[in-house]
Amino acid sequence: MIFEILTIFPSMFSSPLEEGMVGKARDRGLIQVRVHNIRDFTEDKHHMTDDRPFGGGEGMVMKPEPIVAALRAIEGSGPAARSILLTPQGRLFDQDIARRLSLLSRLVLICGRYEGVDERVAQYFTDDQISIGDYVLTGGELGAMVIVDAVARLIPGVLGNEGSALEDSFSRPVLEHPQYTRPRDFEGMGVPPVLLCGNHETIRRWRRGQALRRTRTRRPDLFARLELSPEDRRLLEENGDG
Ligand code: 4GO
Repeated sequence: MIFEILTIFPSMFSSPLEEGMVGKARDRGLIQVRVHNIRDFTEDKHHMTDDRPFGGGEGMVMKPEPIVAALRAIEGSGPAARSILLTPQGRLFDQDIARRLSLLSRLVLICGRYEGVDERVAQYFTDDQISIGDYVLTGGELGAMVIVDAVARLIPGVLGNEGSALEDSFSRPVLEHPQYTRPRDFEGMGVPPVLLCGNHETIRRWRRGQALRRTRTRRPDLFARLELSPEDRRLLEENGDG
């Protein structure tokens, strides 16, 4: 999968996408991340990427020409691509969108700055507008990194999970169960004894119960959409101590 990123701050992407599993996936050629500086596509002598808003008002707006020139320059440099603008006005990014995007061969992520991007870019030159959450950032760059990370880890081989049945589109999201590692006693705080019992079936049931409980208390919105099995209902009725 190829990620093409359009930004006026390309250096923001160096370290975050060079570390960890995403960095390893790039080294192994499973993904490519190509970062393009929008400023390189300006044609005026001051290399301006922004201008004052028509109609007046605060701040600056990103000009359409350099962004569209960048889109056109990369168009033929790979397979058909889906272009996405990061904006608080977009549809909310979630695991299902990440899963769908992970099936594509090329993704273009356009990062705005200032007060935003000229609306004609959104209207005529992008396939989609995505928001990573209901808050405002100083630019789309962090959102683009979030999308690259969430999508890359779903590509077969990136996490070592050659099979991709791990996260299918039908299972409703449940919060993860709690995790523990050594030491068994950390400053007087122990580990749930069930995790030390060695019975995989008992442990599986305890984890499922914990996951369901957590989802019920912390994310009632997700819990309401779960389709509970008879076993799930039993696990929720138990006291939860295993
Ligand atoms: C995206 C972009 C928030 C998001 C952004 C988000 N803020 N919630 N800021 O995904 C226009 C200029 C958009 C700065 C950009």
